[in-house]
Amino acid sequence: MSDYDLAIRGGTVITASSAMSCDIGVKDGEVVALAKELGPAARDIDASGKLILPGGIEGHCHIEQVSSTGLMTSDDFESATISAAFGGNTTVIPFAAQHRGDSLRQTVEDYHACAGPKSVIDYGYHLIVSDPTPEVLGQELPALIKAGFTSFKVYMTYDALRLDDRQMLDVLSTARREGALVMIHAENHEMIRWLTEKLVDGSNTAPKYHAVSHSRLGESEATHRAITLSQLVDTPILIVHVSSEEATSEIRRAQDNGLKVYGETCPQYLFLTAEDLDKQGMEGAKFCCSPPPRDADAQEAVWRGLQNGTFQVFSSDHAPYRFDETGKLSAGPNPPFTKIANGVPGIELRLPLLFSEGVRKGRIDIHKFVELTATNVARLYGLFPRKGTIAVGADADLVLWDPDLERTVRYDDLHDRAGYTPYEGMTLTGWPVMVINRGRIVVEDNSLQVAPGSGKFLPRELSRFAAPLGRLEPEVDPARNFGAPILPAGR
Ligand code: DUC
Ligand code: ZN
Ligand code: ZN
Repeated sequence: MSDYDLAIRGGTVITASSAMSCDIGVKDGEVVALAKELGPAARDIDASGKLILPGGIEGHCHIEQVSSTGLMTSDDFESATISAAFGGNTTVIPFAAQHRGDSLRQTVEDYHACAGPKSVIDYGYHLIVSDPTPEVLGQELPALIKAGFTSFKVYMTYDALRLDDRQMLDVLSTARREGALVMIHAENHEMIRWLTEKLVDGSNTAPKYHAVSHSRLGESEATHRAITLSQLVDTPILIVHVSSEEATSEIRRAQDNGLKVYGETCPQYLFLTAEDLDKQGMEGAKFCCSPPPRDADAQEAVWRGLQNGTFQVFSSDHAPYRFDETGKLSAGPNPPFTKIANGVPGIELRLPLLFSEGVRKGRIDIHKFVELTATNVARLYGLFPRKGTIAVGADADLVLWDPDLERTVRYDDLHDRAGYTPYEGMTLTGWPVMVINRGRIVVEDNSLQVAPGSGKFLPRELSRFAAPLGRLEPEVDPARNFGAPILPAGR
């Protein structure tokens, strides 16, 4: 008789706060025992010499998404979740992206139809709200939040997505009332437009000018404004994909003032710079994303933000477009930077990059790594403690890492469909070697062990990180100014 479906023996179990040498017993998809020398199991896995980490949770990625200019990402839910799994992830949270005029509810149905039959690991969605009509804010969004879509993203730039400050306030106060977390793409739209016009007027249209048009100041101004808007209505926010020292400082300042402002950064801001956009010919198009990579000083500032806790989460912002007429070159072989799809692939390398260059090189410890890539992601997005840690009662989402395995990054070894990787040729130390999701072995011996459609949809709880502080600014405090509450009390 077996006590367990699976016993993982002899590894070092790492969480955000502890390291233990013990066996892990798994039954019915959950961790049921953590102890020295467990009893018999239907299957034993020898993890000696390996680290066992909670499965990575990819909290920011664009999968099977049509961009605001009508371009489909090169990955669907099958290729993206396979790629994520090979990169040590057991959960992805991409976006169900509303286009203006669309119903939010229908948008979610459409994504369900895509993800359900294809995903190989667990998944949920954030919403993207681009059309905050009274119907959307009054009915669809609250209903979807209650149904487990407890976070959503809004944009301060992009013609077809951006919200103005008044719309931002409407959306933020709705999030406060419903307890949802708002993720904000913070760049100043008019600064981008003005710089773009000047650059194009001067015939400066090569890919490198994308980085010039999306300035550091445009990012930090919008970050400051998003923080101020959220402060007015006492709503926690997450500033996503932070690229620069200036924006990092704005977030830090808000946190030092006691505001619930969270921060996210991504591999492209640690390992790429604006010089990559200046590669031969159109090659620079491969590195065009928004915000763009900056310079070596910005990379150092972003590392510091990871070390000192300014950033709670580290995500890929995987937004894959092929370097051909279906993607980056959809407007022709030599498009101006204004017509190059924004986004870089990175879902499979997010964890190996941070492990190698962060943990192995002594910039962060292994517990910080787990916190940034799994535990905090689960906490922020309402999946903790079922996901994001290794504990009795949690889902058996476990990744065995060989901390000494050295491999050079080659696109041909990856599993996404972008056709290239910005990190080609980097030699990284420390790779995931076995990936287990709810007790199912997903990746073993470098091969996929599960079928498309075996990943499970995850409705998410409200996160306590999204609960308001209860400190409304005097101007909107109903007790002082309005007689009746305009903003129902927080949870
Ligand atoms: N910027 C975004 O805002 N989303 C996807 C990719 C990108 O570069
Ligand atoms: Zn964005
Ligand atoms: Zn994004």
